Amino acid sequence: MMNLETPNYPTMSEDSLNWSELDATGLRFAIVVARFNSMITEKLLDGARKALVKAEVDVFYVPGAFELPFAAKMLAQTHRYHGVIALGAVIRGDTPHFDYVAGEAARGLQDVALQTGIPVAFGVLTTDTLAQAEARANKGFDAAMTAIEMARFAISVAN
Ligand code: INI
Repeated sequence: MMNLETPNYPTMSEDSLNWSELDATGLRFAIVVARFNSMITEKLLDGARKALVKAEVDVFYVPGAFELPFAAKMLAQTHRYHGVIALGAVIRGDTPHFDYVAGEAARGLQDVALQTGIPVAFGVLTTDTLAQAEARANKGFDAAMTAIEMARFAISVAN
């Protein structure tokens, strides 16, 4: 029988009681926000802030999603933060840039986490259309919850 209490990653949302139990008290996070498609990325930031009301949060901006890994790495290397949350919106539209920007953002952000040992949450939407991005603009909350969980994981393994 399906256990409805089990956190369900693909559909986790702001309403999820399981995820709201994750406590960010005492944790510090850096959020890096891409300004490209800012009508979406500002919504992602709003959601991330809601998840992190109990945490200390510093917010930084970069031009686009392609720049997120560089900023995330600099922030992770300071060791001031328990985690970094990268927020961006890469929309295919009719730009040939899409695959390069989306691919490099994903690869680069994972590299930062693996190289530095600081969790990096991938809050980058990659969609075909603006409408799809708007429909997913609440995913900043999920990315922040993931960062909290991975920060707690890293702390528990280290201690
Ligand atoms: N940056 C984004 O964050 N989203 C996009 O959809 C996008 N597109 O489509 O081009 C985008 N391009 C800019 C890129 O991230 C860099 O800022 C730019 O190439 C300069 O390095």
